[in-house]
Amino acid sequence: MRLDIVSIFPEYFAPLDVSLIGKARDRGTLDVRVHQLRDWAHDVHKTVDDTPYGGGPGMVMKPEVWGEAVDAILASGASDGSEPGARPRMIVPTPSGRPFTQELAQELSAEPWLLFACGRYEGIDSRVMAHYGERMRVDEVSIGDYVLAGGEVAVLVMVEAIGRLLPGVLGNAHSVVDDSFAPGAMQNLVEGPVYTKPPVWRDLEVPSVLLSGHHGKVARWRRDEALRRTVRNRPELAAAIDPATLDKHDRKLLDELSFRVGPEDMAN
Ligand code: 6GU
Repeated sequence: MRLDIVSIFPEYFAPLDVSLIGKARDRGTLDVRVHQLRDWAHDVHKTVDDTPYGGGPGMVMKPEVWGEAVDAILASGASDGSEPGARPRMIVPTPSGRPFTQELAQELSAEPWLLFACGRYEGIDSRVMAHYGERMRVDEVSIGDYVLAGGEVAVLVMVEAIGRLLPGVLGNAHSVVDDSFAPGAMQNLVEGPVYTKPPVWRDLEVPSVLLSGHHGKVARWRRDEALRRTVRNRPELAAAIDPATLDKHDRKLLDELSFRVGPEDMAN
């Protein structure tokens, strides 16, 4: 997979040299190219922003600079051995975008080429997304309901979530299918707690069922813990559990937690 990232702070992407993503780059699974947006600014000050039409606070990123940057990256596709006329899918990180979810990460991990356009300030002139939206798939994407100073950290998050889904990037092929939020994983349940040796640490014991070697009991205990943690930390996920996926034991546990699943208006 080829990834182009355009930013006025390319230094933000140094972490992509390390760990899983760094190794994937070394192996050639990932071809990451980080670009300095200011390389396409022509005035002496390398200006990339201007005041917003209609007034208001902050600055907006200028369309001309973005246009030159993206055109140059598109043109480079013609010389990199990719299919003639190949276009990347463009991702614009912004708090006003569609939510970045595990499902979107899966979808993007199947793309041959992604282009991330990092805005700073109040964002990029909207005509940039309109223009390229007529030439390729463009998605504005948010990583959560809080506001970052720019899209760089959001792109790091997305690249890590996408990159670990690429074939051969994770050592253990099983770890992806067990993920919380993976399609077909325990739907609507987050994962429970995990333990390793030693069996006692600072007077705290590992739950004895995990040492029992009884796979059925271990599986049941893990599901109980996942249900408890989902109710506690993610009540909105727990409320959306399909009652048909709950067994008698699950229903008893949720009852003990005084938690009701399913449509609210179906009281009793
Ligand atoms: Cl993608 N960008 C910025 N600047 N803030 C965010 C975000 C993105 N997602 C959540 N907050």
